[in-house]
Amino acid sequence: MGNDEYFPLFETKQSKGRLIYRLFATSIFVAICLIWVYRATFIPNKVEEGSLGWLALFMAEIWFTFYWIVTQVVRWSCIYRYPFKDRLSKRYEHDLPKVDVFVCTADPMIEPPLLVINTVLSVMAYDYPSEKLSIYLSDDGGSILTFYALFEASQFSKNWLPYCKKYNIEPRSPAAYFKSVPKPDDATHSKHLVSIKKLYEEMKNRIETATNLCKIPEEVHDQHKGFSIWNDSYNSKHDHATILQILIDGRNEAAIDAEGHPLPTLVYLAREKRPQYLHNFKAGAMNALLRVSSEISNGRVILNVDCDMYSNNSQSIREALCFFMDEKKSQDIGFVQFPQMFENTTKNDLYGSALQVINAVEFHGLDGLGGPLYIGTGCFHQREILSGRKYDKNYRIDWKTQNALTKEGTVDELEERAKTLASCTYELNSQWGKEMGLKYGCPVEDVITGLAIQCRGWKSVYLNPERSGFLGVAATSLGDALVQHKRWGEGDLQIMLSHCPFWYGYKSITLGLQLGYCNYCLWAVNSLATLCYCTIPSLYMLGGISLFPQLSSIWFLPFAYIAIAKYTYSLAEFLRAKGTVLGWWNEQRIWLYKRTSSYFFAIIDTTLKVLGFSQMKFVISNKVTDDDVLQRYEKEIMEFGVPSPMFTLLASLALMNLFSFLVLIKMLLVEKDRWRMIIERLSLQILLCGVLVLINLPLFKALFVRKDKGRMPSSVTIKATIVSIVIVLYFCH
Ligand SMILES: *[C@@H]1O[C@H](CO)[C@@H](O)[C@H](O)[C@H]1NC(C)=O
Ligand SMILES: CC(=O)N[C@H]1CO[C@H](CO)[C@@H](O)[C@@H]1O
Repeated sequence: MGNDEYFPLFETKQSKGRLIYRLFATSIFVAICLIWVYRATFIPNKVEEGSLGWLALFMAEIWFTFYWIVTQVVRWSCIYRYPFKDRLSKRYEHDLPKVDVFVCTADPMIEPPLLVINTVLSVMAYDYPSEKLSIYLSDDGGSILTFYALFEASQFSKNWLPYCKKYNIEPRSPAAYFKSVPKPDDATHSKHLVSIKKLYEEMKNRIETATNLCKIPEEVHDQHKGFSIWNDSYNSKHDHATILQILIDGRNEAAIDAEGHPLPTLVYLAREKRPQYLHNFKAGAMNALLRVSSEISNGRVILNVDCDMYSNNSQSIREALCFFMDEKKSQDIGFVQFPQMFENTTKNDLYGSALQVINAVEFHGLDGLGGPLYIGTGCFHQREILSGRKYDKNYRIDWKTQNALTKEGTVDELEERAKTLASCTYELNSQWGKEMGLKYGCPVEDVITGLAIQCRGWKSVYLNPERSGFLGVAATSLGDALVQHKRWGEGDLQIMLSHCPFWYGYKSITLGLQLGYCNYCLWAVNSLATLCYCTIPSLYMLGGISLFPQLSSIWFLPFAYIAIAKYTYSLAEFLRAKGTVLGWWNEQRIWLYKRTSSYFFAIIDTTLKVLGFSQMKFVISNKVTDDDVLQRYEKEIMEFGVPSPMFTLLASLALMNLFSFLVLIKMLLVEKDRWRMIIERLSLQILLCGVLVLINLPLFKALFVRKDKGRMPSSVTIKATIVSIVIVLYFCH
């Protein structure tokens, strides 16, 4: 580097084709205005002519317009980030900051210990100086099985880390690596591969046996002092003292791998739980980790990953640091968020779990407005900022002086000191959960914390590299996908109610970002308008009442233009985000299902909560699946299987549209002389109803055709059939 020449550590590029996009969006806006004019001018006078339905649709359209504007905001100015990690190495290789990695798990049955330690091993194997890397596993399940697995992992890492570094392999989660590794050309590597794979398989068997038996092998009790805690002072997962074990102490010279290189620090934490104290779910776990790690390693930078989200790129830490350590442009960057990508999505992504459009478009748009949301995994924070520091333009972090401090004391002393920080009472009367650390009281603690950080003046960065940094496990059944979205929809709606971005972020984040947040905070509210749109037009069609312009009317044009333009654009956007056409069609279906079930129930539950009838729950996403469920998932057959009110609602809506469509066909066949007129008057309603029938084909199959275990349970079929027949008969007159 020349004396006064400055090479930035990252660059930011704007998306191409903005102007064209903006013109296109404007044309849609004009069409929307015409629809408003049409709705306002032609309101029917009488109920028999459909005035109520008309008003409902008008209101739905007003809502859609507002939400459409919100979705335009995140497409208006997308930006893309590119880090230069070679420059980082050149300038800072000897001054790299300490990094603490937080992995959170909550239940060994839902999140199997083997999955958890694969994530742990993948982050231990980062291409980063081991003495500056510490890994913390927070186990809210307080399970000896998880602790045992982590103990096994600490042993295995002594062979695994040198192997990763010697052959520079990727990905560094053993399970993912062994699944895809090609046969090496080199004979020593081949031999090494065979032996390391054998070690892994043996460990895997031990862990899986222990998990299945719910009991760890007798002989390991003597191998680590930690195991005795479960015998001595442990009542249940809801009632136990803090369990804190430093499995590998990176300060210790004996902490070396099989080839004599240092190992990263590895810590197990199950914070204290007592029935009389609220534990605040994942946010509580993260805050305990923040304090405990400050006593042990006190890394400046924190990476937070979910236990199912392994690192797919050993360079990710270095990439993220480029955004924190640039001398000129990093001053106001609070966190760096990677997209949430999934390992086990199928080709056409039946449940839309890949979140392709959010990852490939919307978050880039948010980045242009001041920064993406914090989504709770795959995110790099600066400790001080996460802990509550406000932005101050005169404050500069001096990265070079940060590493001097090493904690004094033996491991036992360190454990004793750190333990008290994870007790139930530590947070009483403190700012933890309010101004410090992650915020409490919201099912999406991550999003609300990210918003708070941005409101303290910090920006965030969205880093979406070609090769994914982190890969997680996607929902493999419809029920799981819907429940997950219900939690998101509900949490985001709560943010809207308690920390509405418009007033909470007033003057501290841009209006654009405030609107950007609404994309997610208003997910749930969308359900009402969507429910109107997929019931009213079809039902009014039965009585021959027209709610849209006739085919020959000039007013037909704006409707047609919006439908065609919007869907063409959405298809193009989806294909650009590396989706398939069938995947797009599936995405439309899941979009409908989320809005008509997950978000609808989210609204109901939120209302009950506001009125004081129910309390916050936190549903952990399922990460284990039966074999036959998995087989159907891989064949992209929709999974129902268990009764659920959401399925009943979805099936009723689908059947209602099916029966309406059948009645229409009968009408057309019987009234031979009038069919032209019916089509002319009801064309858009017929089209809408037809599309709703088509998109529900997999659901009809599950109701009436399939015989496998994943079909719709008959109780749901019966209820939904009765409900829909009654409603359709009512509207036939
Ligand atoms: C994960 O990393 C591997 C290289 O190890 C790469 O080939 C693959 O494309 C990555 N996966 C994703 C989804 O980016
Ligand atoms: C938890 C889960 O369902 N994992 C599956 C992800 O997909 C791969 C292959 O498609 C399976 O082998 C995993 O079991």
